[in-house]
Amino acid sequence: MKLYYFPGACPLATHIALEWIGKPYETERLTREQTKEPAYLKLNPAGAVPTLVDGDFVLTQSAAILDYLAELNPEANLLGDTPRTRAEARRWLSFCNSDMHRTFALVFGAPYFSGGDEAIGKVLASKAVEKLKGMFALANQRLKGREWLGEQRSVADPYLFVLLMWADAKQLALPDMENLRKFQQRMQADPGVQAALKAQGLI
Ligand SMILES: N[C@@H](CCC(=O)N[C@@H](CS)C(=O)NCC(=O)O)C(=O)O
Repeated sequence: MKLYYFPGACPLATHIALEWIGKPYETERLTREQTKEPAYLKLNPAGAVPTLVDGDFVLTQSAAILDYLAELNPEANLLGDTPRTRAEARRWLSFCNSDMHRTFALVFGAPYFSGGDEAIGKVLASKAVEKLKGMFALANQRLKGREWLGEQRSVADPYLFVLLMWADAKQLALPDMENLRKFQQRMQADPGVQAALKAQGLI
């Protein structure tokens, strides 16, 4: 089992899940440029990370990878054992991977999406930040009185952790989001999270 990644990007969620599962795995660190090279494009034609290679099975897309790993390792209990708990985990994974991640792409990629027009880029990024703050508020509300996004710890939680790292990197002000900050601290103290951060050179 091998995970292709670049540091601090969305594959960190999978990296944490692999640590939580606790079985042997390998990683290969890439540069953004390497993800556009023919050898890698054969694995992931989108030229993006993550890619997971499990024997002859090559899987892309974080949500599918996280779901696959959870299904493959039921003893790690990273989805839940009833249709409802699994649906909750997948609901929040979708929220993080689709709604939130895509909106972050507008912040990180504002120069690209605005065609290099600085003024348009600024409006685009600030609108995306506004939208993100609303989505972080929803996650904060969800975490009121609970430790995890789903009914139990799941593959959605490492994704939210990565998004919070991006929020901090982009200095997104998230005032009065105590539940989110407590969640972030709990995750930061987790040995699996620490191991993945360390392996990626982030701590
Ligand atoms: N929907 C994809 C998105 C993957 C994605 O956007 N990955 C980013 C890193 S977080 C990437 O590799 N971008 C390539 C690039 O920026 O050139 C997934 O969930 O795996």
